[in-house]
This record gives sequence, C-alpha cells and structure tokens, in this order.
Amino acid sequence: MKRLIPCLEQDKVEIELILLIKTILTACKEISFRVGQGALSNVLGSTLDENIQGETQKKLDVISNQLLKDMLLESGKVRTIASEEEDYVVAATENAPYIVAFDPLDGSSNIDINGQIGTIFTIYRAKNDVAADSELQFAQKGSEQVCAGYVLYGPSTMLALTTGGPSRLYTLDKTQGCYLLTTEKLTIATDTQEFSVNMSNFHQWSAGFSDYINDLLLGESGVRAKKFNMRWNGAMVGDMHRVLSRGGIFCYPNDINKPEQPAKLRLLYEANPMAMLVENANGKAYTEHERILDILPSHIHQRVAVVMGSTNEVNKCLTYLK
Ligand code: P6P
Repeated sequence: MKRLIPCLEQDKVEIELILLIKTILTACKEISFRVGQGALSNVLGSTLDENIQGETQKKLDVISNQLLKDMLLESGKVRTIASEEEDYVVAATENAPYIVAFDPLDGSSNIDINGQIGTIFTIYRAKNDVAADSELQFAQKGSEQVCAGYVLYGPSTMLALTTGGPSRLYTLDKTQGCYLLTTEKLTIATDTQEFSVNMSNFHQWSAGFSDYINDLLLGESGVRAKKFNMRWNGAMVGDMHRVLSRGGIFCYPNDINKPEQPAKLRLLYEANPMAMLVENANGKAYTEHERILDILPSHIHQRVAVVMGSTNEVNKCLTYLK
C-alpha cells in the first residue's frame, strides 16, 4: 500500500505544504495514542474551564489543542493559528507561508463514552497584507483552502485528506506509525436513503426543514416513495466519515428560536474543511441557502447552517428551504 508522502508528491503538492501536513499528522498520531489509552492515562473527564463557545473543555480537548499548537509553532511553516479552543488567533512564525485552523477534538462529548471523535484541520496560504496576529488572516473563502482533512479516532485511526484533487482515505498503520492509502478516490453516491440530523431539535427547525424531514420519515408511503434510515453520531467527524464512505445527507439547520445566533457548527474549522472534502468527492455542501465554500468569514468562530452530502439529496432538501 502507498504511503502518504509519495501520494502527496504524486499530486504535486509543494514540499513546504507536505512538511506542514506531516507536522499536523504527527500531532494526530500522539492524540490517537492518548485517546486510545482512555481512562488508563487519566485523560477522560472535564476541566473546570469553558471555551469561547461556552462549552466545558474536556481534558483531551485541552491536551489535543496544546499538542497541535506546540508542534505548529515549532514547525516554522505557520504564520497564524486558529482553534476552536482558542478565543483569539495565535501568531506563530513571521512571514511563514501558511495559516492553520483546527478543531482539535471534534465531538468531545463522545470521549467519556468511547465514541467516535476526531481532529478537523484546514490550511490556507498566509496573507501578506495583514499582521500575523490578525484574525483577518482567516478572512478567506473556503474555496481558498489549499488543504482540508480530518483524522478520525475510531476502531482504526483514519485520515481523510484533499489538497485540491480527489478526497482520499488513509489508515494509520500503528505498527509502522505511517498513514497508508486505503481509498484512492472517495466518491459520494449522488442519491441516498440515509439522513443524519439531531431529531431532538425538531421544535427549532423552519417549516421548510420540518417538511423535508417529515417527508423522509413518511418513507414509501409519502412523496419520496422510498424508505429512509437515520444515523446521528453526535460528532460531525463521525457522521461525515459515514457520508463520505457510503453516501448520505448530514444536516445541522438553523435554530429559528435563536435569531441572534441560529447556527451551531463553525464555518472555519468544521463546515469549510468538510465542504472541501465533500465537493472533492463529488458531493454538495451548502448552508440553507448558499455554497459553504463561497462564504467570506466575518470572524474565526462564525457559525453556519450545514446541509451536505449526496448531491441529489442535498438539492432535494434545498427545494424545501427556498
Ligand atoms: P448535538 C460536536 O460538539 C459538534 O460540534 C459536531 O461535531 C456535532 O455534529 C454536533 O456538535 C452535535 O450536536 O446537537 O448532537 O449536541
């Protein structure tokens, strides 16, 4: 099986970016080990702190964030860092070529129940017209990403990665400590019978989205005239790995009861990297009204609604949201 670096070289990825990707994945190998040790290494449970999202930080959130930050700061390849666990951007190496944003441990509520969790990351070219400590480094559309990926800490540790070409899957060979290519080109089926949404939020959905879900639930006896199945992982990285692997539609729509902040998922380090992986696997990634990769972020922790996965199913859902 092919190793990651020769794949990136074959994709003509520039060496500086290959070295940066390698740095991120080295940190993820360490996170994978810590996650795998679970209770044996006293990393479960919560801290007494909250992040800017107002979420209680798990010990592993903090450990993973620190691991990634330290290695990126040391790499010399990164000018500015943004993280779900950091209130503000972190200036790294002046004049370095890239900027990196990440959710160090997406789905951390799954940590204490041994559920799927993962690291989501995205890389852009640094901007020379703003300072290294400016949030405006990340004022770039998702279509400007030079790399997007996640590492899923499941029964096996898997990497989904795109550098602009096909989205590919790699599996971490823990005996050799290297990522091996296991799916050369991910292709999301254009149709699906599987949807992913937190049904307990039904009271906060728009009428259009509620109608869409109701028609899925009616199955063969309704206008869709086919049975649908539902999966909800509680971790976007786990749900999106399933969508990338076997098709589906993943939805986190706006909460109509919270007009001041209707969306939950973060644009910079959740929606955008997943949208790049989805589009480069022949899928579609929208909010309720627009292509995610076309959005110019207004701040690093901006939230957006998400409807992404099998193209025909996303298009169908969007007809209910017009
Ligand atoms: P809910 C995890 O906290 C996350 O940001 C996503 O990874 C996940 O899809 C969603 O929130 C889960 O939200 O409504 O199940 O708590």
